[in-house]
Amino acid sequence: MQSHYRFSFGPWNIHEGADSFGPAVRDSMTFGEKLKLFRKLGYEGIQFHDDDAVPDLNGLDGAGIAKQAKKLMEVLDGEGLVAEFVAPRLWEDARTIDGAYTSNDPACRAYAIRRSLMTVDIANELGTKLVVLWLAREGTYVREAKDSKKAVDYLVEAIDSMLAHDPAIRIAIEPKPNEPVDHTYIPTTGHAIALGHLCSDPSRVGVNIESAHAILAGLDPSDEMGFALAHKKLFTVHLNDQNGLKFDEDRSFGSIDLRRAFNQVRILDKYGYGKKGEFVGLDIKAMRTQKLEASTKHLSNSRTFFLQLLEVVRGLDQKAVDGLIAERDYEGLDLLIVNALMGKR
Ligand code: XLS
Ligand code: MG
Repeated sequence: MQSHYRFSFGPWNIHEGADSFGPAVRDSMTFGEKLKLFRKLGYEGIQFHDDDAVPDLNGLDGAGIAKQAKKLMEVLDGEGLVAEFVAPRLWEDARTIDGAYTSNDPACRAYAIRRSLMTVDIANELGTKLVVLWLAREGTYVREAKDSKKAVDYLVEAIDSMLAHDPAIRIAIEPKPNEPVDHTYIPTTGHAIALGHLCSDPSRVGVNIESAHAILAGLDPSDEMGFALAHKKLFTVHLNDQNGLKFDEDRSFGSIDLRRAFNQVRILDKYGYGKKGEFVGLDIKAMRTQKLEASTKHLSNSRTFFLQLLEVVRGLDQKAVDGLIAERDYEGLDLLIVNALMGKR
């Protein structure tokens, strides 16, 4: 189907299959090998963590970082790829054990901000104005460990530093209610948007809605998207799927609950998502069982499911839908939608 959509994923979405209970089960692909796959799989955007783009950046100065990023930019140009965003990886360094921006240790908080400014610089070198903030460890395991009011002040301070560092940079907060911490401070879209309003330039702070994260918060991802669209805050999305309230599964988009996926495509398409250059981002993991040769099928599948659901969305008999809504016949509407999803008229 002809559409305006452009798709992106991150290099971490092609991985070796290690989990918390066992080691890698597949050989690694080099970054260069992964880059060669994007176009083949139907993707043109790359989502970067700062150190995917510039490995070992903590050991480099500004000039060193710029040099590496420029080199990468040439490679991307050569492959016909673009950077969608850069995200600071703020959950692996020893200084982020107790959180990054909300750590109780001022030296650790200062490191997190420094590192985020490096991310902004890398984004500029890679030709994108979007930074994603997944606030991984900004929360607690025990409630008394931190001050939840102060935590918000610290988050605002960090975001303001990035906004001041580059007057054109835009920040997409990626909310998630838990994991790796027990409770995070910015668990939902509403929290993220409200946080943006406390910042120095709210127009440049929006959200990245990940389907699985919304589901883990007990919410419907398409409603979260509608909320963000109404606020003009849907800067990007991380589509995937999730089988109930478990660990963050990052399953292929549409592979668990087709109707839930259909509704995400429906709301995005209805309100022209993507027409201002937003990407359809996927954040998905291959199942651990996949052999190396078949370990990128989750990426082609998710894109295919999106485009097939788009056909269903655009093929809906809107007159019939409107008629059923006018009659308040939601049982009839239920049948119409399920029939459409099953290819029946
Ligand atoms: C983890 C997050 C992460 C972000 C980017 O759950 O989804 O992958 O998308 O930092
Ligand atoms: Mg994500």
